[in-house]
Amino acid sequence: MASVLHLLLLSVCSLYCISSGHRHPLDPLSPSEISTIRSIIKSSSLLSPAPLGFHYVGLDEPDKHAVLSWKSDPASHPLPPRRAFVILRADGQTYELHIDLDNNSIASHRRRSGGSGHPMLNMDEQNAVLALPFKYAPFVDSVKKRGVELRDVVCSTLTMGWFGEEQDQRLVKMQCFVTGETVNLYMRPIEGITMVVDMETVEIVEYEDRVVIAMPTAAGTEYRASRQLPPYGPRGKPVVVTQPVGKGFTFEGNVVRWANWNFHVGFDSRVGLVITVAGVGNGKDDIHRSVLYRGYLSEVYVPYMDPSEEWYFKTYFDIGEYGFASTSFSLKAGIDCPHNAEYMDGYYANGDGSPVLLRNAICIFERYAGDVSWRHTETLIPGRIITESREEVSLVVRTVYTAGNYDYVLDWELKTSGSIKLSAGFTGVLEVRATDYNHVEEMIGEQHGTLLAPNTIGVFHDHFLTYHLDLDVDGPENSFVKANLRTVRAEGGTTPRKSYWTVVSETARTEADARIAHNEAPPGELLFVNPGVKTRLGNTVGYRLIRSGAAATALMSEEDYPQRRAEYTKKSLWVTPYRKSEKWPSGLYADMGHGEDNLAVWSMRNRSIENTDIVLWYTIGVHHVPSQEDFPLMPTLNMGFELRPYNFFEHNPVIGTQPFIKNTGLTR
Ligand SMILES: *[C@@H]1O[C@H](CO)[C@@H](O)[C@H](O)[C@H]1NC(C)=O
Ligand SMILES: *[C@@H]1O[C@H](CO)[C@@H](O)[C@H](O)[C@H]1NC(C)=O
Ligand SMILES: [Cu+2]
Repeated sequence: MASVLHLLLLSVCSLYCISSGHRHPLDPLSPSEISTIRSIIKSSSLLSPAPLGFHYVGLDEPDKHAVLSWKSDPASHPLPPRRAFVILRADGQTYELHIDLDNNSIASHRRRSGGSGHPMLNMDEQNAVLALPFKYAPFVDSVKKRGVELRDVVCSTLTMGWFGEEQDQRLVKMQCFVTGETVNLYMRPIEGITMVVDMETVEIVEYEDRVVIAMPTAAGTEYRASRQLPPYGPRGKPVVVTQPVGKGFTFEGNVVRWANWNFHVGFDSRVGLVITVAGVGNGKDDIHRSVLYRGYLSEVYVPYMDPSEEWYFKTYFDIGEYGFASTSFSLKAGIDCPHNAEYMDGYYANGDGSPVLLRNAICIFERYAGDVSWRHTETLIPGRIITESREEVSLVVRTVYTAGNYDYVLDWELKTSGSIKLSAGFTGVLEVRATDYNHVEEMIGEQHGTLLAPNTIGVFHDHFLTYHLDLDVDGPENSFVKANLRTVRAEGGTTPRKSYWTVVSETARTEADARIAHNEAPPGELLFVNPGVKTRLGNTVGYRLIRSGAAATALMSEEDYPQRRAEYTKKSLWVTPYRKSEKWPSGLYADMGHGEDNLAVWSMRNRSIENTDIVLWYTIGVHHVPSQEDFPLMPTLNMGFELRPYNFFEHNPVIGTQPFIKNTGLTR
């Protein structure tokens, strides 16, 4: 064990190694810390000798005020206590432990009692059940009946949601696919079978082969370059980004500094990339003002719209049920990220509690896509035409997350203007249903999807991505303001105009005031302000949320079980007071949960959110009606939103920027 760990440590010290001089209270757990946690727990008599399954091992973040005091003056404040939070399964029970990493002891442990739901599945237990169908005679018969070779079959574990059952077994469903001639197995589902697996006893507890449906052929499903035949698809000429005078960002441990920004990069096994203590300055002095204490993609909810026996339960909470880390993979240098990118590794604990290296989990790069940061041409001055413009170079932090069939390219883009743009690229393979239909004209009755290829229906579904954004605009005490635009009738005959619009601002006092659905959002600005900080002119400093056009509000009925579990998707925007425990909008135990611990439930307490530490939860989404272009794999669809300074700076912070053409000797 020791030698394995040693190798791990040796191989990864490019950027991510936390050298002792650079420790930060929000650093993710290092591989040696994960190993220590495992051995503390294994050697304790509290839980052993029962076999232990690790379902979450992560940093138990120090109290925010302790982090902020440390950050304001690291020399005179000790690092806050270093602790980990662990969720284990043993003897069919769930345990929550806090581990003190300063003295390697178990600070607290408790057996969970009451409450619905189960911890995230871990990869090892999922792998363990994948072999079950192949030894299960009824399944082998079903495969034979369909004329498929057993050796071409692969299976996957699907979380089964909750539909009002009163039981607390930890179950998953399984679905199998046919590969062999193609690697695009998701296009060849073995339809008509229901298979339920007990994760504790590791056995198939329910099996039904209800109906045999035509198997879609492998034709046209391949996406590998090596399997494509000329003439190849459309393509321009190669573009390579080079940085003739080097990169503009630096690392100090996990703290990244770039232009006028600095922030800390973390990695969590449930949510993946975590950006914390992000601050920005005007670039002229060394003053960094806080913008965001912590931000991450907190849940991905994907319900499918086919109510049939084999499909109704497909209502995934990808992050809360499977976790981010165990379903993300190394980024491909030069393709997933441009040539000028740097990479960071991530670590998580496997089902046995041992550290797993996720090499190149995160990439960071300066993006120049030929865009303009600002420009103006002035023609009114006699005899002169003045054109000034600046290149837009931004910093991108990217992760890619593969939730089984689907891939999400998740970007944080920081701009020198102070903006933060969050975007998600939706790509990967659809979940399709095998069907007997070969032509749209054969399809009768109500439809649950689009015919994408012979015998292949791309089922309607949604993607809801919910971001947790603990904004600290110039400090923690913030308010949420709706600056609504109102039409005013011009009265009194002093103007030929009959109307104009003006801004009427309203500060949200409690959580109820802040909830906004996409379809009920009034025109105007949604602002996060610090009422205690004004510009020299007296405007209140803030950041505004620029909403995405392609937003979606949940369409399922409120009493439907999946919708109760994802109640928070009924609104696109929630603002809650900061609570350390409110991290995951689908609840700590999302798998099979009943929805009693979710963002909507927390918010129903209607707490005060005025001039206090507040958190924005923002959901972007798509109602995905598949089209033939999504077959055999969909081109990336991009969605996002922007957090943009609003009276935060005294003036345009990038006005003094020199063009690169001038100071690098670059020519056209
Ligand atoms: C470890 O440290 C914590 C506080 O830092 C303390 O409360 C706890 O008692 C210590 N445990 C042991 C076993 O020394
Ligand atoms: C929330 O609290 C405010 C202030 O106490 C109150 O006016 C409002 O009616 C409450 N709203 C809900 C939905 O409970
Ligand atoms: Cu989709």
